[in-house]
Amino acid sequence: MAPLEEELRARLEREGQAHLLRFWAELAPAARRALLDSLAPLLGELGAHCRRAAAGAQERGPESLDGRLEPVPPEFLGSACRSDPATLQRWGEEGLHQISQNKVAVLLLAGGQGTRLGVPYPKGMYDVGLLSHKTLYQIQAERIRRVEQLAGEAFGARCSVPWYIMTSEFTLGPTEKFFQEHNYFNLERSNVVMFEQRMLPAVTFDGKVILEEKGKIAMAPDGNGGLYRALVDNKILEDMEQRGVRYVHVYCVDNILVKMADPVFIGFCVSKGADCGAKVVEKAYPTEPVGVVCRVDGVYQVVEYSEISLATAQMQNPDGRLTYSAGNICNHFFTLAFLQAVAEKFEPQLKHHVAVKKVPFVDEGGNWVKPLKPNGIKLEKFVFDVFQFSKNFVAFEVLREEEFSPLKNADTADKDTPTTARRSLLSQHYRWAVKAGARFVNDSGQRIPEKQSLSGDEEPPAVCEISPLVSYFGEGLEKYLKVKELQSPFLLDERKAETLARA
Ligand code: UD2
Repeated sequence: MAPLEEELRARLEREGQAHLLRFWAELAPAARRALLDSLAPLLGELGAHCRRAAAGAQERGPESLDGRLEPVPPEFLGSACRSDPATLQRWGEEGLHQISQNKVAVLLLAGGQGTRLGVPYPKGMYDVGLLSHKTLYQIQAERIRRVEQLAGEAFGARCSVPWYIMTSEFTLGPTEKFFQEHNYFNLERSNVVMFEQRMLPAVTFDGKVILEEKGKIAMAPDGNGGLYRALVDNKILEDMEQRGVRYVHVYCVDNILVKMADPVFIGFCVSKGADCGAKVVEKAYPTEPVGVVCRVDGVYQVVEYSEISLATAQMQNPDGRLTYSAGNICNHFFTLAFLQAVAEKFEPQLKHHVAVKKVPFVDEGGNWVKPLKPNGIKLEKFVFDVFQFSKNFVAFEVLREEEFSPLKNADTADKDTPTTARRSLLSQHYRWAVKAGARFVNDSGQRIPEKQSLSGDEEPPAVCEISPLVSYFGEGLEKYLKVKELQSPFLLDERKAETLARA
């Protein structure tokens, strides 16, 4: 054995991980090289990582936080649903102004494996079956283009919203290829910046790194809170600084209704002088399994449903609304200065969350095993765990049917599926069209009666899809749709919009 390998073996033995070289003799030179390369960056922290994972798995369920909890105080909670139109307009203008000054960037968290959806490619490449067959990535790209245009028109400036995309070893290659094949959806190539988060080894309950193949360690991305290390690793904050970015809207890939760089949210956060903010939706019912944004011992945090008692979850305000109702939707606002402080100072304090998973492995005899019950631990950091470091945190409540419909599961589930995501978007576009004065007819020319109030869970009576290049939040549709009879299914894309505007 070469000295380098001997040293490695001794080191792994000291860390209780000598089994990682169990099949060394059988490995071809290239496989040996690959194993060494994957071990090298881990060695410094491997022992601590394994001990932490094993200890995390031993912990009993979370302790109840009842009694230490407070809701977000009303003065730090804005609302898109309960504010008057003039205030909303003021925030919207402030946001567009910041965008027009090139001070706003969006940052997509797209390093997750999307295991629940069960497709072998990144979730952003998913087509939920819209008339246009646009993927989530394309919808997002087009919303960026439209918001750039709106800000440019409002303030007479050419501007851009850079799109930072955090990927992982699983998603970087296919995402890059997809963007290249689609010509970056006509965005300026230099304004799309992809970078990669780190990976961490999966560990058994007794603290041994899992071998997925004879020469390959089972690795998983380090959680969406891996963002903060990835920003440093890839010098992203420097890139933002050079571009003059001051505010960053961070969001997750799977929400088909996400408003990229939402001017109202940005404007609200900026007007409040916030360094950190979260968009929330009202929890639908006390036991809904979503994290709630609130304060624990005076600091902001997202609290899981499992961390509070049923009585606390059911508590109501005098107006009948749930006291702890601010459901997290993974839509965050950060100033660049706040991100810099997290990156430089606070990141090591972020806690590790333990996820217990079924991790395929090779057994001692070298046989590949697909476990039937959980056998491994993955440690993850969460993006929202930085709220505690905020000096001026705000939350902004938005309407679920307008802003939140995530794609998590395959269509075999009844919630958060391709069907529910498609329905939410088409319901929204139907509402916009009807509000703008459209009337729908079926293929025999018969009028389809309008439904005035339509929730995101209901199938709209007529199918209408509106390109984000035409309208970002329902604006400007009257000139195309007012008193027009449209045959369902109807797709309003840029070309159709031009024809209708002339008609
Ligand atoms: C996330 C939120 C949850 C709620 C929900 C709404 C976190 C930790 N949880 O839950 O509070 O708001 O979304 O939909 O934010 N990702 C990475 N790297 C990783 C892991 C995940 O980039 O290592 C991305 C992933 O691609 C996705 C986002 O983070 O865009 C959220 O990840 P998830 O779908 O695993 O989180 P989920 O649904 O459990």
